[in-house]
Amino acid sequence: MGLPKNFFWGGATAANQCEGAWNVDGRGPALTDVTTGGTATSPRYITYVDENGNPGKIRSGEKLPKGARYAVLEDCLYPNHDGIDFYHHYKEDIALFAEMGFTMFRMSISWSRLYPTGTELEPNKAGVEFYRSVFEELRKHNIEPLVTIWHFDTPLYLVEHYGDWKNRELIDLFERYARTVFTEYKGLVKYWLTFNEINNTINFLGKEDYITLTDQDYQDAYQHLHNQFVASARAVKIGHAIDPENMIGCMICGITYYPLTPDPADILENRHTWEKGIFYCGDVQCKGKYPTYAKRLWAEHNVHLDITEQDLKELAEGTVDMYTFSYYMSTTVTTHQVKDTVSGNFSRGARNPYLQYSDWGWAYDPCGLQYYLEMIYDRYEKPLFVVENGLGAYDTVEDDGSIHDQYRIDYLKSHVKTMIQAVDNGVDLRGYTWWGPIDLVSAGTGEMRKRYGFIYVNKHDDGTGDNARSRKDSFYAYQKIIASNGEDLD
Ligand code: BGP
Repeated sequence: MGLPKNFFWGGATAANQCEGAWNVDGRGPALTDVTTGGTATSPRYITYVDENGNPGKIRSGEKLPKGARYAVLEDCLYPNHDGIDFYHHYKEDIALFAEMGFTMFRMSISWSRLYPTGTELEPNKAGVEFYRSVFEELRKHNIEPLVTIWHFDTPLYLVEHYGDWKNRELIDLFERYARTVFTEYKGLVKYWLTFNEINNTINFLGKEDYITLTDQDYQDAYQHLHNQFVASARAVKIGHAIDPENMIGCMICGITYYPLTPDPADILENRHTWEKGIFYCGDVQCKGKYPTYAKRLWAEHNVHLDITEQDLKELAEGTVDMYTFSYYMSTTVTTHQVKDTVSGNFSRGARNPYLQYSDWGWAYDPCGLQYYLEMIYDRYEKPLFVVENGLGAYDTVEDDGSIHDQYRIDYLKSHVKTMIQAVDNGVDLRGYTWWGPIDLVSAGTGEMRKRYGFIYVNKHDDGTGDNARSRKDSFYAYQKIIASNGEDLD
């Protein structure tokens, strides 16, 4: 028993959170490039200038004032501009991953590095060559790349001029981009993910109090998702045609939902939350058609989607080869009024008295990972990958430069244990890539001090630091886990 011999071990990153070089070698901007840094308690802002040239800022999900344009403002700090400068450090970083024993590295391609506005007919050569060099470097170290084609970074031009993914023209533009990456990296990359945490468009709705939602917001969100489903299915089909060896997966933000009480109303609500938050996307991408409960979800908000016969055909023809997901936490669901709520990542629920929470309100629940793995495998019977799991925490650098991050080691081991338990129970799990094996910019808060890495990066929230890399205690712990294929967990 235990993990299969060819199990993939590694780490996961996203272009916009680590590359930096935001305007280098022809790259165009993405929304993250006009998004400021925040903290655990203060939000990130998206900045703009209005039609009179006055600067302003909105929060994620809020609409720009009429006539305003996204803009980089002089007195704001944009952490994604520099990231951790992976763009210039990738050789050093990959060597460190190899030293830990990685056999897989998940990374994403920045769409606007290849197509600066998303509308060009030919890709930017410098961008294409950058990723080729990274993949070649990984291969040199026998590390299999796992590549996310879209990780929250639609070119800003498409957001501003096309209205983002609610516009179905993005399907064709994405197709051009996807075709380029499958063609250019044929033979170098075999494992692909189409859209990162695709379900978050729905999970975001209703999570934040500062937004008052209308039926139109739901309409836009479900249409946005539908267009991404079609784009994903088309990419799967093209990817298989270009190289039949390609394994192409969906990527779902995995949250394990528990009913807060045994009240039957809570049990039903919990089931409906799974459907809306988790199954809706997985069902379409794994089964190639909308589930029966979709009609109920749409009716709740008077949603009428633009779905063509051709779309339905494409969905059926472009089912994914594998189901991949992130897992950080569980959350609770209830129909009762509760005061003590916790909000973490794309979830909000009543505090679970049986669990502990991180400084950012993320529940620590290894058991929820086993629950999720077993539940999902039973539903789809497709190969699974845990492509994100990790602990964001404040780290202290000792005088001698060492970092004793036992909390991260404990988190890692406890999740690896439950993951192995699920495999022993029959789940076909193929790999595990820890989120942020090297410190990087947090997606949610834009912080550097919310650190996930086994490798420390000397870079700080105020933009200072020389980007030097160093090994934390967890570096050696993960190295041991990988070397023993998950057996050495003491
Ligand atoms: C997921 C995203 C990642 C990553 C991770 C950790 O939702 O796919 O991009 O950032 O969460 O979140 P955060 O950076 O907010 O701590």
